[in-house]
This record gives sequence, structure tokens and C-alpha cells, in this order.
Amino acid sequence: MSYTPLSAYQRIELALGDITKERVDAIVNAANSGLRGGGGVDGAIHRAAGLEIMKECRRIGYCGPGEAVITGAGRLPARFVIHAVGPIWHGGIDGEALLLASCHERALELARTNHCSTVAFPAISTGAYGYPAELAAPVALAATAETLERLPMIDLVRFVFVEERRLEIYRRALERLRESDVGLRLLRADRSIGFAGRDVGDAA
Ligand code: AR6
Repeated sequence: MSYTPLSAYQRIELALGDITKERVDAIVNAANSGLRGGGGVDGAIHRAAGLEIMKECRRIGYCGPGEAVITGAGRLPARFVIHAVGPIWHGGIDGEALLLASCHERALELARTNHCSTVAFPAISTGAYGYPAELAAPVALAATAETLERLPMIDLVRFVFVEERRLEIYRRALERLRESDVGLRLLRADRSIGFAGRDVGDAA
């Protein structure tokens, strides 16, 4: 049977640490549209990686909110940096959730195109861009799981946090999503058995 419950959520893990130290194929940067570097995780990545990726960013020049671009990783242990641009929080009335989901999806698609099987994400948009972490967590995690469903070649997505409190928010969101995922899958399986039964009965 091809039915594999929880496969996408099982490939997501959460960890405390500095994302620049992650030994994965690609780390994701919370970048700005101008790809100019900045503070937060963006600053940490550019400082640790060296000038090479800034040169590549300058050549690329622009990345819209909800999108992502890829560069080498300079001195980092990762092979690539995927620069994803999250939304600036405007109170939730400006399509922020769609843009946040989209930048996770685009980042994972780029990872896949570049044959990456392990990817690390920071908590995009929840720092300088002001997206409340309690609201960002389920969007980021659900978008990641949905994308992983159709990208089975990505084995692992690790969300990396510098603060324990932030990790705890994502951990609770991941737990709730895993529970509702089990519920939905059971409901779907149940329904498909029900429909099959009725079809057979109708035909008889
Ligand atoms: N490893 C993992 N997470 C980190 C690290 C690190 N080394 N450093 C910070 N964080 P932010 P944004 C967490 O502000 O909200 C930049 O100036 C941090 O605690 O980096 O998407 C860009 O150039 C927070 O939870 O990204 C943009 O202009 C999370 O990373 C703008 O900020 C994201 O915070 C993007 O803002």
C-alpha cells in the first residue's frame, strides 16, 4: 500500500542553535527583497559565509516577498544558502500568511531543484518583520509539510531557533498540526472505505 501517514510531518524537526552552523545541504536565510543583507539571521549568515554570497546576491539583485533565490554558501558548512523573503507584518490583513507559506514552498522547491535532501529554516518574518510567532508557526509548518508531501526526496527540514521560548511556540504548533493531520488522514481513509462499500452495495 502507498498510504504513509504522517510522512511529511515526521520529516520536520525543531532544534535550538545557530543556523549558520547547521551541517545540512541548504540553510534558508530570512532575507529582504533587495538581498542587501541586514540584521538578525541575515546578518549572521553573511558574516559567517564571507563576501562571496553577497557578490552573488548583488548579481541576482531582487527577490519579491513570498519568493526565494539560491546562492552558494561561502565558508558555511552548508552547500547552499536559499534567500527567502518573508512578509512584513501589517496586522494580518495584507496577505501575510499566503506570502509566508509561499516563501517556504519556494525555498523547498529550490532545494529540490538543486538536489538538496536536508534543509534548515529560521523562523522567517518573526524578528525585524514583526510577524507574531504564534501566528507564523502554524503557517510555516503547514506550508512546509504540504510541500514535503510532493517532494519526497527531501528527507529532513529542521527549524532552528536561537531562543527556547520561540522553539516552544513552534513545538506546540507542530504537535497540533500532527494531531489534526492524523485526524484528517483517518477521516479520509474512513470515507474512502465508506464510499467503496456503498459503490459495491449500489451495484449489487
Ligand atoms: N540562527 C537561527 N535563528 C536566528 C539567528 C541565527 N543565527 N539569528 C537570528 N535568528 P530576523 P525577519 C532568528 O529579524 O523577521 C533582516 O535585517 C531571530 O531570533 O532575522 O524575517 C533582513 O535583512 C528570529 O526569530 O528576520 C530583513 O530586512 C528569526 O531568526 C529582515 O531582517 C527571524 O528574524 C527580515 O526580518
